[in-house]
Amino acid sequence: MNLPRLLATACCLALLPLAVASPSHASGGPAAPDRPLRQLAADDHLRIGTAVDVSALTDDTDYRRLTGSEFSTVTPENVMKWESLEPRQGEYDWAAADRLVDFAHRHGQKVRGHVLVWHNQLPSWLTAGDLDAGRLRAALHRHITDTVRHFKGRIWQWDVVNEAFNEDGTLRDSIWLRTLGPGYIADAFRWAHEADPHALLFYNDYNTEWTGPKSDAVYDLVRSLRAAGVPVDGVGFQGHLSIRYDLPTGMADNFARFDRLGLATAVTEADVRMPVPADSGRLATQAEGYRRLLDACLRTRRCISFTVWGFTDRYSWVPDTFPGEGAANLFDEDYRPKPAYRALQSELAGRARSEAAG
Ligand code: 9MR
Repeated sequence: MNLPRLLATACCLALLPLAVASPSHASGGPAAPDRPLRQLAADDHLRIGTAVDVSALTDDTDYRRLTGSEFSTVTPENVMKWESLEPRQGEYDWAAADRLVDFAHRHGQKVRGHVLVWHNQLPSWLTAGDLDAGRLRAALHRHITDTVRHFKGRIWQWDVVNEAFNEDGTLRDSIWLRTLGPGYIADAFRWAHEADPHALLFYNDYNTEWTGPKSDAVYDLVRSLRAAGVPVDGVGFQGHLSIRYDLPTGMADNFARFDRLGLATAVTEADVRMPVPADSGRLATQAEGYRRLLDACLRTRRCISFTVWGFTDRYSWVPDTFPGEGAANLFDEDYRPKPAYRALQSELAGRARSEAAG
């Protein structure tokens, strides 16, 4: 474990060819082994994953092929969110999420369930319902119980609570905090555990990859939950980076303190956006951003999965949310692998991690 990195520096990645028809036909560059990420990651006892757009999975053959061949775990990008599962109160629609879980099963992939408690993408009947604390708590209990039971035995990791903190480490003002108080977090983990005792239960957030008030707050939260016997198993670091800012340092040290609590960790939503159009310098910096995230995970004993938030620039949340930015993924819009893809290949191939990923 933790052998020195052999390959993949930002300087050399910039020289790798960009226009390659498909990863399996790529010339690859001097250091890049031409094996799918999931095979390389298996050698390091790591699951490598992607968020999946289920419409693209249904309609786009290239997307479907790469989802199956490159990744060993999948996360539904949107179809397991409350507004998708229960658009009208009491009427569940599991179809799209079930399709993805079935796909994963057929391709030997594990599933990260995303997400049980969040402040976004809630159904309007819930947010406009003006429920008092008793009724809101009952609704949350029912949502968690029904959802986790529906997928029982088929979800490896659940993101139970997502993005509960502000940047300064205070709790986010959400419908949950306002109406139920901070105890909603522990309740959510307990209810999820009751519904599927074998699923690994995660707290998940962004801008927590490095140390600072927000990751300190997450650390204090999970430490106190564990001390109180609340069934939290892991912490997810989303890994949404932008090359407009200095790339983060010290991530492995931050992950390590969670590891020392006995928790699993995971990179859950990695992408590295840039001002568009992309150029070779930006692509090299992006590759280094991905490499650093993966390196932090590989250095962490119980970092069990590394998931990218989509793998192709063809389908990405970034341009809609950050006008003028994009090109955040491993493959371009025509499914050509970018230097970031080669960086992950090289990083995985240059390591020999001996710990099991669970
Ligand atoms: O990628 C998701 C995008 O399609 C949705 O429109 C958006 C709605 O908020 O959510 C995106 O996914 C988010 C994830 O669920 C939680 N972490 C941040 C992700 C990017 O916004």
